Amino acid sequence: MDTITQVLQDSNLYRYKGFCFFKELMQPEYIDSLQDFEIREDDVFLITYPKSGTIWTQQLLSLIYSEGYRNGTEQMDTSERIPWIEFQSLSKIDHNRRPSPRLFTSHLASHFVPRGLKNGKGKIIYVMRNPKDVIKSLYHFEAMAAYAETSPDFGHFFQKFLDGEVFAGSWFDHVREWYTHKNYFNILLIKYEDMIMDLRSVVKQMCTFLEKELDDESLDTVVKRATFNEMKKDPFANKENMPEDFFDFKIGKFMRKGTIGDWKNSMTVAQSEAFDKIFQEKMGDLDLSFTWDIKLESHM
Ligand code: PPS
Repeated sequence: MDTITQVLQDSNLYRYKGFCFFKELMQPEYIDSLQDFEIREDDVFLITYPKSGTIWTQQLLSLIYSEGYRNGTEQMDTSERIPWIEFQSLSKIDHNRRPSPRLFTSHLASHFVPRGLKNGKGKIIYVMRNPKDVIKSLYHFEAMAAYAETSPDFGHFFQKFLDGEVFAGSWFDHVREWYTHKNYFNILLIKYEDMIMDLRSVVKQMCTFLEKELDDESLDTVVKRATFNEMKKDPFANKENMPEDFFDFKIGKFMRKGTIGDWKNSMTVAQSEAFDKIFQEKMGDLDLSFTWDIKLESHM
């Protein structure tokens, strides 16, 4: 087995094969065993770097696949409908006994996912978000999640993020690896910002990829029930059903701001410029751009 190392700036995490895992929630043996997890043709995996639109896309998938939920008649936690594959201690679901089509969620890097997916079997939706907003969102999340180590201030967290010493490791590595390996998978790449700017078009794109035909009325309902304001009212979307003491809701809500450009309220000009330079160095060779601000709609 590859070496397991301590993450210097966060005692709750360990590093394994270039990725940072929560010590208490994830075991390397289990993560390795996922390589052999048998994939079915109609499996769908939602994969994200943390804070990039996971719960939002879970909600969309849930609404696309489940008409009862679309009418609000069925209350069910999205993480039961679209369970995580890597958090084996959080869910006791036996995936092999689940009826098809199975929907999964994961934050894993591409080198950890079941090898069956690498042969184009099953479908993957990979959602990306501009990393400055990911930093801001993750900074708040870290403060409210009991199992994460809270940074004393934004500057400290900013450095931790740049060093890849946060859960899931380096954002740059995650996005680069998925992006450059996209041809090995049957994958649809989506950007959080496109969902903000035109959710209906993104849902249509998803439906085409998933081969799910929705009529206009159903499409409208899906879009309406996945807006930030609708989801903000939903205790499941806010993870209020998680085990007690998992999150401190006095500190904040999971459904926090749901926008583009909130990083500007925390990042100094110097931090932003330093980030731009690193972004250019690490990602500049990729044909990949992000929307950093909703008003200016500037692209990088
Ligand atoms: S996690 O912990 O990795 O699963 O978090 P994730 O769900 O990926 O990201 C949480 C952020 O997504 C925002 N969110 C939304 N934005 C717009 N519209 C909708 N419907 C929506 N649902 C979730 C959520 O508010 C978090 O972003 P921030 O910036 O913190 O508000």
